[in-house]
Amino acid sequence: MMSFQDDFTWGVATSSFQIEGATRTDGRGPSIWDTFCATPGKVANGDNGDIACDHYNMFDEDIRIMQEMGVQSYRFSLAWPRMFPNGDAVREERGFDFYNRLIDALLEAGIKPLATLYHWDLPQPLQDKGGWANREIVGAFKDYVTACAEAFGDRVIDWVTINEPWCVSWLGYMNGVHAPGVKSLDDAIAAAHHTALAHAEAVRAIRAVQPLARAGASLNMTNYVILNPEDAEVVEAAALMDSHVNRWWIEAQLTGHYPQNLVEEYGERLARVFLPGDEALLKIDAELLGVNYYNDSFLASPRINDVSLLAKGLFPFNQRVNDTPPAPHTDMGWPITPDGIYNLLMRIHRDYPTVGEIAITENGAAFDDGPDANGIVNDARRVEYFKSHIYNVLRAVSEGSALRSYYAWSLLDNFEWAEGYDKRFGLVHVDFETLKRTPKESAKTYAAIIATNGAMVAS
Ligand code: GCO
Repeated sequence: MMSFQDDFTWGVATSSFQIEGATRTDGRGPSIWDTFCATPGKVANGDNGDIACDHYNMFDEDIRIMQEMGVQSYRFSLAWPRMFPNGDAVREERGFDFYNRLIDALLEAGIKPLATLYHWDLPQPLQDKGGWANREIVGAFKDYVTACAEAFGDRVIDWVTINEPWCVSWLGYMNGVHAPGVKSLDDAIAAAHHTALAHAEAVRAIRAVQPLARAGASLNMTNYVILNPEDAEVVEAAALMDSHVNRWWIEAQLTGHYPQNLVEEYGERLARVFLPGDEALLKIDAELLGVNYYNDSFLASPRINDVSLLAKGLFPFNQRVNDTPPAPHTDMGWPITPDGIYNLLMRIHRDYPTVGEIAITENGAAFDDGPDANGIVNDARRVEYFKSHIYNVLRAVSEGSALRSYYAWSLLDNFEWAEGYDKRFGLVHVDFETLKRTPKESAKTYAAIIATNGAMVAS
């Protein structure tokens, strides 16, 4: 009979810009996402984070909802521009006060905080100096992290350094579909390196303040499934994408080196920013590894061999996920592949046995179910998504995975970045007109999973 460890931790996850609102309250400075939202055409419906779920003012109610679900840990993110509006050393104490109140309320409710230090809301003044493409960001991030560890490290023991550095680097500086909306291969490669350096520096900074702390990055990971393995180009593309998304940050922290196929692919563009001594700076024995899993990725189209793309500073092997097998998809158009979370966890167990304790820091699905005439949100597809994925998490735990916590994405329907509020990932429905919260059927299912420590899905 498969079972989770008695001390397995069940949580929910959110992020500051996606739920807090109050973007101009108590001295908060502008972030790159405020700027991005204000740029016409960047975000669906012209949506922005000004109100979001108003978590800034309603977090007590949200904590009560978590308590009723039996949630044991809450993964939230700290907004850098609330505490350092200019991204420099000038503090805004009201920002620190907010997070002190949030953390204290969580502890009062018996809910363990898991604080993400960076979930994409970079202070705009830092972007004005190049942002993650400017190596100075590493020192700025270290100073910010040190201040957070000093302020909250007596109550926050577990930390996520950077959420999805792949998205930060490649969606923000290459594809331009996320803030700051830059389209530069040079900047994206520099950001991919500087986020890896910043992650390692952050772990050292936290440890210097709170020796008992545990920290890790949250990486968006996937399995690349090759649909036509007879095509050598697709096999090579899958290996490049695997290095690009899955291996880069893990192997940087474990070895101080990036995957060789990308070192060759990026050539001079990487050599320019990889300075002597960086191997040692990249290496860190982080106690945690956060894994954000949503779905597998399927490669069939041949690699785009158009070297002119490189010349234009475009991404040389931007594959299309176009031949996914006939499977149900979520509202994001992502295929639903529950066995993939098992396969990924076992791949990590096999390839990276020394990577430390693993946390699923995000897993969830977007479906637009809303309240029916009786106010019930019967999100049966999300119920099935969570049961099938948690069953596969249980399989991996039973077969030796170092996974010890699972955070459902997300507690609340929220601002889904460039998709705005159209895509609903919440266990709790939010009416964005009235801000009324309504726990969905999936919240009740997740509560039952927590109450049985996962046994409910084992059958
Ligand atoms: C991410 C981010 C979340 C998203 C969620 C759904 O993984 O992209 O961490 O902020 O909202 O994953 O896309």
